Amino acid sequence: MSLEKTFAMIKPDAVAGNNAGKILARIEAEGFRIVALKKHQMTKAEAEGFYAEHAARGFFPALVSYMISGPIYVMVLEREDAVAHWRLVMGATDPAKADAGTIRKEFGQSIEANAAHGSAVPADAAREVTYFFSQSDLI
Ligand code: IDP
Ligand code: MG
Repeated sequence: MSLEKTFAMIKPDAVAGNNAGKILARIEAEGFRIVALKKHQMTKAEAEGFYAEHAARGFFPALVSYMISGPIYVMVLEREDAVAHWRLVMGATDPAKADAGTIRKEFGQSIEANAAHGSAVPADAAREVTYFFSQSDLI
């Protein structure tokens, strides 16, 4: 098996709720190596670009407002099967439907304010990493 990278975020609700440290501890406990990490405040244009695939959805304006409502942590994580494994650890988009023990079940507030983001597939991971990090940030 070979190492893979994924892109992850700790979203504004989890940062505001002082849950970022607990989520980072879980990331390490799951065997991810934190390749890059920074606290970041997204602009409206950045949030719109990041979630461009959802631009036509009814929830898009609220999602963008929420994502710029406070700082987030953006990071690059490395592990075997990193993309799929981080999605598994996060749980379903809607915390109410997420399995027990997942990040979204434990820390999510709603289907919108759901504590964490993870790339859906490796091609998304590559794009999302370069959205926030340059090659020299990946250590
Ligand atoms: P994902 O984050 O699990 O990949 P997506 O469907 O890609 O889920 O949606 C991106 C983000 O948009 C979600 O994490 C959540 O914050 C928000 N979102 C998704 N569906 C809804 C909805 O039905 N209402 C409000 N917000 C939503
Ligand atoms: Mg998604």
